[in-house]
Amino acid sequence: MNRLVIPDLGSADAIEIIEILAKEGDSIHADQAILMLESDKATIEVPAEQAGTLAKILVKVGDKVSSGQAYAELSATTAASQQATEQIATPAVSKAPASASTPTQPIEPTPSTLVSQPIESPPLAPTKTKLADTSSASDSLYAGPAVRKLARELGVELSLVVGSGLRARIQKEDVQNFVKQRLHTAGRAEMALPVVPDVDFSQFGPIATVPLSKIKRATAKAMTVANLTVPQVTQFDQADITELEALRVALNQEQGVKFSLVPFVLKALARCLEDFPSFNASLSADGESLILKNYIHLGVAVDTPKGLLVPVLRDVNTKSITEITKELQQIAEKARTTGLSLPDMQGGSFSLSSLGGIGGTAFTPIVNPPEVAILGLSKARQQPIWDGQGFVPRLMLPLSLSYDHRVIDGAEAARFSQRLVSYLQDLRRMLI
Ligand code: CAO
Repeated sequence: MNRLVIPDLGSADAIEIIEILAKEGDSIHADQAILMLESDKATIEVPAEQAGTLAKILVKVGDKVSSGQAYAELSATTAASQQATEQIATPAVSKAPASASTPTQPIEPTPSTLVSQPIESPPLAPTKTKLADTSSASDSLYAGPAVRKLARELGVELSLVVGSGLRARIQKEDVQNFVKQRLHTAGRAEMALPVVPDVDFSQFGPIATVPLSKIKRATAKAMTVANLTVPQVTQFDQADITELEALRVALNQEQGVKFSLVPFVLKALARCLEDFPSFNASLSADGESLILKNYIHLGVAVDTPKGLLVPVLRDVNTKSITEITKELQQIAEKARTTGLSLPDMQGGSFSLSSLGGIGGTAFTPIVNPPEVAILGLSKARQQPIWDGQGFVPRLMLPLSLSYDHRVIDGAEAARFSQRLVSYLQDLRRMLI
């Protein structure tokens, strides 16, 4: 019975066995890797010096071995292992003498024996490791057995990993980083929006493709962000504006200014925002606090031929309804004709969207972040309202208050909405 011994490890001694690559009873051929050792600096395959059957393995994983130490007993060469030996051509490896009683020749750091050289050693030519991954692609990779073992354990296809070591040798960290990156990407992919399929509509009938205006494209982006990032709810209400409308009509007959309904609503809204500061606020970027604004700048959605624009009227709470009316007319005209400058559209703390001049009974406006709420107006209509004794015709204005539910609770929204209703129903209440 021959003994297999650890070859000359040079200056390194007492190196740990990290893997045993064969088991007792295996027929092995000469040069077959039997042990894998790993020191601080290198991973080393220990090949059998001769063919035979592994009768007994004398070491175990975790043991530290030194040059000349016997690690296995080999029984006589079987026909199969002899044949295998003949088929393996490894001219670069110095064959050790068959005798187990003396240490073998020093192992040259050839491609087939030293699969991961010490960092301070001169670089070797790229090697092909003997402990190969099962795939042929990873066979041709430059990676040590320990790295290959790790890759196998983690289910990593080594051919996909970019090596950061000398001559692109794949290191353990490369495999670990690859796994981290894949996990991260997988997490993001789950969060990502499903892609709307690109359909060729021409297969169903004639089509025309019209490019979207810059404004529409910007709106599309802003609305997508708003809808994806703000958990929003819409609170509906109605305000009896019969008296307000009578006042508006009277004022329009008396003065040179043409009052529409919107400036009255803006004024009442500004007063409500003073009453409910959390509606005139923004969430901090980290979502940990609320930034209350001591100014009331109201964005007003304006329908223009090129798309929706939202100019901002500043300090609405400090202005008269006449001032608001004039300002709104000017800025809406500017939006529809010469266009708005960036400052015209910046700094809003709350928005109003009025579709009352067009029609509809209700709609759900989308909060314009970082604002936390928006008010929508639909068309006021005469409705039969029960006054306690009978139905009377009243002009009812539909209100739609959308709000960011992270900041505003439903009860607060209902109170805000009711306060606005009370101001619109009786403007004198704003004086109190
Ligand atoms: N109910 C009944 N009548 C209403 C009303 C309402 N809620 N709101 C306005 N009106 C009346 C006005 O009082 C005016 O009547 P008169 O001509 O008899 O005086 C008429 O409708 C015209 O209103 P308007 O909408 O042209 O003007 P406005 O001052 O009321 O509104 C503005 C100004 C800029 C808000 C409006 O012109 C506009 O662009 N609205 C569209 C906003 C929009 O697109 N929102 C959607 C955003 S999301 O895509």
